[in-house]
Amino acid sequence: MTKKGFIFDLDGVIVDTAKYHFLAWKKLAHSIGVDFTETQNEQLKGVSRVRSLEKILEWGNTSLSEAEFQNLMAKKNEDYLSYINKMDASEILPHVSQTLDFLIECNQSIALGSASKNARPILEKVNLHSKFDAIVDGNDVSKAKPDPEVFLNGAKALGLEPKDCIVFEDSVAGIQAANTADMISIGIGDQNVLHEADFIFKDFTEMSQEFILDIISGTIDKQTKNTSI
Ligand code: B16
Ligand code: MG
Repeated sequence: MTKKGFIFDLDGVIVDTAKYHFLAWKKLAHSIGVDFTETQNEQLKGVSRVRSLEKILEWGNTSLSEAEFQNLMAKKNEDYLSYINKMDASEILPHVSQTLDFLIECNQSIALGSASKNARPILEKVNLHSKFDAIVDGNDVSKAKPDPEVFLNGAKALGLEPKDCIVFEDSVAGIQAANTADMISIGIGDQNVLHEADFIFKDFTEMSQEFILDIISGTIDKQTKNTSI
C-alpha cells in the first residue's frame, strides 16, 4: 500500500480546546477592560498566541507596553494550562481515535501540525501522543498559518513529499496553508466557513474508510475535489 502522510491540526480537529482558549482570553480581556465575545474567539482559531493578543488589543482599541504584553501572555497561558491539566481521553472528538487507528492499520504516516505551543502536553493528557510519527507545533515554526511552514515541516519530518500529504484542519488559515503547501486539504467543520478546502466533513464520523482508502491509493486527489464523495 502506498505511504501517505496524514497531518492533523490539534485544536478543533483532535480536541476542542477552543472553549478553554475562550475562557482564558475572556478573563484576560476583561482584566484590561476589553469586551470579548465567542464570535471574536472564532477568529482566533489557528492564530498564534502573540497574534491573538494583538487582535484582542486591536478590537479593544487599546495598547500595552512590551513588558505588560509579555506578562499578560504568560498569565493567559497559565490560566489556559489550568484547564488543560484536567483534560483526559474523554475529550477526544468523535471518531478521531478510530481514524488514527485505521491509518496505523493501513501503515500510513501520521503527524501533528498545530500552531499551539502546548500541543505536546495536550496529546499526552488525552493519551494520543504514541500514535504520531512526528509532531510539529508552535515551538517549531517561525511563521503562522496561513503560511505553510508548519505543514511543510510535518511532511519533511515524515520524509514525504508535500504532494503525498493530507491535512485535516478546522480553520480557514489552516486550509489555506495546506493548499499553499500543495497538500490535499480536508476541512473538519462548517462547509460555509471551510469552502476553500478540497473536501469537507462535519466531523470524523462522516468520513468513511472507503474515502480514506481512496486517498491512500490516489483514486481521490486534489484534482478530484468537489466531486461527490
Ligand atoms: P497556544 P491549532 C491553535 O491551535 C489554536 O486554534 C489557537 O486558538 C491558539 O491561539 C494557538 O493554537 C496557539 O496556542 O497558546 O497553546 O500556543 O488549531 O493550530 O492546533
Ligand atoms: Mg485548529
